[in-house]
Amino acid sequence: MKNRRDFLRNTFGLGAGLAAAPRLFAAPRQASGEGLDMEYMGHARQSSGRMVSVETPDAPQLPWRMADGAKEFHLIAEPVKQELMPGKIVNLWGYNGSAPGPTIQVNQGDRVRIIVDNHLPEPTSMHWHGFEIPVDMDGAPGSSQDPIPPGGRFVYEFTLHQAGTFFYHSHMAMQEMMGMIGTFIMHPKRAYDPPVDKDFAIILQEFAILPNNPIPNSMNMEFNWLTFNGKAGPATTPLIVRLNDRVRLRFINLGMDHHPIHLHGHTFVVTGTEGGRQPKTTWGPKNTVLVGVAEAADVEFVANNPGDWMIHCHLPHHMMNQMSSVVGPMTRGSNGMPAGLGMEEGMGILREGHATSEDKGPSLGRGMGVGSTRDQTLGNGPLSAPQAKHSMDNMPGMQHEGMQMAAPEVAKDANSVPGFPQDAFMEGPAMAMDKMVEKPENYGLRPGWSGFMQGMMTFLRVLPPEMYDKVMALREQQKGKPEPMPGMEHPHHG
Ligand SMILES: [Cu+2]
Repeated sequence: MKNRRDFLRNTFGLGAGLAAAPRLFAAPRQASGEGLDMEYMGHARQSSGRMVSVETPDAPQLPWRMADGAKEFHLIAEPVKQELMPGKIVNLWGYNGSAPGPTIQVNQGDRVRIIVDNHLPEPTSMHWHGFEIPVDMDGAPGSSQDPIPPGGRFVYEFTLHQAGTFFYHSHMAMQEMMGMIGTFIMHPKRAYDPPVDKDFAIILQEFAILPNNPIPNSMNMEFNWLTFNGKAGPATTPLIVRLNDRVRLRFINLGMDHHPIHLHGHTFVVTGTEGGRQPKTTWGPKNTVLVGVAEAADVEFVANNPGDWMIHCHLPHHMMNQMSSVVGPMTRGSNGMPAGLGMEEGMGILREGHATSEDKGPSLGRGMGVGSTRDQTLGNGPLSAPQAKHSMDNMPGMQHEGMQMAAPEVAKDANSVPGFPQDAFMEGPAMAMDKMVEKPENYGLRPGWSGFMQGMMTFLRVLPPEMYDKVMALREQQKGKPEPMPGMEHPHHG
């Protein structure tokens, strides 16, 4: 009971207001009518018994209805509150209360109508990335259509003959960097060969967010929050598959960086791009796929290796959360706050001189703002066990028991080693928050796992049948319940 109580406290004490926050901005979900939530599930069953719906963990699915001979969807562009991880709520822009927006799934050949309402404070336009449709439906503002004004609406309608992993996004560049993108799956008329048992899509995004600031700096060139479907590890929801399932993962990237996405324990083949299915002759073995900006990549494999396997971007900085200067010590320096280059240079604004000059070049558009380029030398955390315990006792939601409370593993002479510390305190036992991110998909993970999950990172959980069924049953139990995981017991605490 203690575990459960802690979990509820964490969820409702710290998280309740936060979890409810998106509603302030969200449009009513029943925009397309009641009882339609499951209708999208029907999309893939018409031609093949083995085609499966695409799961987008942590991102909602968009319901639709038939109207005037077309599948009709309703998207509302609007500001949203997105919880990147417990307690980290940021102001993004997205669709229907979510950033990234909800997932659209249709069949090849479908007639599709998408009503786009603009609830943003400025004009927007919706682009259907890679769609071979009439130009007046392309969503290029100023050339194919007038931008949709604040409060305005544009109805897009087209017939889709393509198949593959696609996405929609605002065609205002900076709105893209505020989160305005969503997955758009076109299922092929006939299931791909070989068919898969599980199909997942993940959108890769990145944001530059200063400490204590909930609004991303979309002008920045470096990013300290990296997300899978709007969540940073350990808040990402693991992908659950049964041992020996054939699995497809679809990655979509719209940001300022290319992301090498790496899967542990398995070898996959790249079966598709943002342009659709690739011929089998191109399928070579890989375990990392570079998903370039504006690209998509489909990979497939047989999940024949049981275990909880990491999937993550392999850029080292993209496996971190909140990497930024420690602001506190700057306010205590004897010389006042060292500012390095100014805010303007840090944000990429140039008033004099030139961009590649020696004094400006290294920092222009690459700073995190005032004070980020110089800082007091300081470890990322306490350097002794008593200090660690003291500071952790004051942190809400941190775990204080068992292996979670292990003393920092630091050599006695650590401070004499050049370069220390690198990672000793940003990851590890001190950062574990298993209970704060508890959910059915995390059931049975090794205690303390969450201390080592950051940034663009999640698990592929290849589960033997019994465990798979258990996790699925827990997930089913939780559906429609506001209270997550009632009565769940952690197997390691049993
Ligand atoms: Cu990356």
